Amino acid sequence: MTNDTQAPEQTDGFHLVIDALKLNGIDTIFAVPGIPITDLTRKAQAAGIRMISFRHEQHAGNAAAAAGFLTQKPGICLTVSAPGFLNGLTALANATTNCFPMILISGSSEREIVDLQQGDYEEMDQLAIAKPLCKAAYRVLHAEDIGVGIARAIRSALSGRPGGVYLDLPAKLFAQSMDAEAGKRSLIKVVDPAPRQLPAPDSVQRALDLLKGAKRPLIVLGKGAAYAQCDADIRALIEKTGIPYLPMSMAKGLLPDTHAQSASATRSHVLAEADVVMLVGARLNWLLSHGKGKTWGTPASKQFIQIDISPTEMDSNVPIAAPLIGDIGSCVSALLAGLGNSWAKPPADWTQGITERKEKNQAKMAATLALNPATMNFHSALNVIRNAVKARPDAIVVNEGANTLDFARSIVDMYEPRKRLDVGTWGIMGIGMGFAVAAAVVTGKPVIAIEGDSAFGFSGMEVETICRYNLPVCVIVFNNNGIYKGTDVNPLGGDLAPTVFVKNARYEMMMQAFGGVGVLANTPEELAKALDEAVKSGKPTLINAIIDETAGTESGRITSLNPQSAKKK
Ligand code: ADP
Ligand code: TPW
Ligand code: MG
Repeated sequence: MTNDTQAPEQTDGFHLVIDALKLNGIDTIFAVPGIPITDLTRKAQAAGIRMISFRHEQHAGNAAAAAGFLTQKPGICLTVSAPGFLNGLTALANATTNCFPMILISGSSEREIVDLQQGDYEEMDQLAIAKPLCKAAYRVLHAEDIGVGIARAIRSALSGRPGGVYLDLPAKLFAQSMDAEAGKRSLIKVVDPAPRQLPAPDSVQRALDLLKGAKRPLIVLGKGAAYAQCDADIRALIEKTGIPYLPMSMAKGLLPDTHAQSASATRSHVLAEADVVMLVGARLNWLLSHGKGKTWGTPASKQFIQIDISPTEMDSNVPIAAPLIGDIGSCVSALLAGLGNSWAKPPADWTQGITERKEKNQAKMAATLALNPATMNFHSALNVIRNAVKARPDAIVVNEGANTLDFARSIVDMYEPRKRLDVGTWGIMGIGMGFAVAAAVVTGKPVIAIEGDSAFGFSGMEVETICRYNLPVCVIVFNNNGIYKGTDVNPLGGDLAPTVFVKNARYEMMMQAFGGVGVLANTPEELAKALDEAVKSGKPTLINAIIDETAGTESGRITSLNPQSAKKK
């Protein structure tokens, strides 16, 4: 009932934050509650936002980052002040490094006390600490500025090169009240948060000319190309030009890995021999040997075309002959339009040579995968997962570890875009359960997390989260008793070697502890059965796959990055 004497309706900081997020289509928040944001998590849930509550902020943050990558909406992670904020910060920095849009919203202590360093509860100058680790960082002090703060955070996360944004909300802000009508008017619905950026016509022509003149062209697809969600155009560009392509790990599935033009099975050959390489949303960082050195064959033997939204990425490692600056969707469609109807496919000696090498390598791999050694190894276990993903190409694969990562990346074929989430640009351990939760929550599809036993340990407690929300996640722990191998020995006796864990650990019991399904698998048959049941039932499952502890190599495929001691004993 209303009457003339009633005071105007009020709103407050809590509600304005929730209303601003909802107005911008945010439907999920990944969080760990506590002072000062406990009520925010409750009120957000009551307002219909899906609240996914974690056991540690790093995993909530990783979930937000993965959600951002999968949906092109910034994933939201919500934490308490100082320690909670710091726990979330690794995920924010990792999201920024990976170019995934996310917003870390942290409650913080009283400005007056923090700035005079008078020792407040969880005192920390969070804004200053976050700044160098993300794209942008903002603090809101007044309820009437919440709309602007959230709009700026969303735009910063999504526009240009996507990345992580920090939003600092001091405790006092939540309780501030204001007139509800004025509050409503203060909110901003962000229009066109990731505006298309059309490439300049002359840069498109330059790229086409270079590509046309190539004798041995190659296209490299990176996770920027997967993020861009212009899958049909990317496929059309590759098929119409007939150029062989290499997907970086998270671009696998943009075209099915079984595609005739995929050069993955002869990666070192094409990188060394290509004369013109077109990078599509992939940086020439360590993952591509910085575009130079032995991997890339004869020095100065290639010219690069690079499609990227970030102009300053150009020439970061080697000269880029044809920079194509714009969003990948616009750049690829401009290239397609410029191909015309008489585009000549690359010379047959280049493409046939690739096909021959590829078939030889694939036959070798098939022979290795067919072996069934007495103790399960990476190959015989991954062959099972390879078949499972072939049968369920809509399943999302999460992958981390060293050998477990490197072998899975090459053995498990992907068939659909954005179905593979992994350690990314940093090669970071700990993304596993956070990424798996996000993938299940935002897509509803089955998730298969292929986890080294060390890698799993970084986020293992989140199996409780997986059980609590009853998510269709099947975690497969590749249990080789340690980091890389389980065979190191301490030459002095006593403690175990630093890379070795408790032998024959029963990881499956962790899932059972929370009501999920836990299975010990010693053979490919046992693994196949458990995985099939998990995918069919959608029940939270952990399969403890026992892997030959001698089978791995130091650091997987990046042994060469280990510094070597000059002193011989
Ligand atoms: P990978 O590790 O798969 O090689 P990187 O993370 O190194 O991929 O590269 C991704 C690149 O994609 C980044 O340089 C980023 O600026 C770019 N990028 C991300 N989204 C877009 C987009 N929509 N349009 C253009 N470039 C993009
Ligand atoms: C945050 C260093 C790279 S790979 C790895 C570590 C600890 C684990 C490898 O063992 P795992 O795999 O998972 O059992 P496998 O199959 O070879 O036995 N801390 C962080 N990130 C990284 N990358 C490390 C440490 C590392
Ligand atoms: Mg291991």
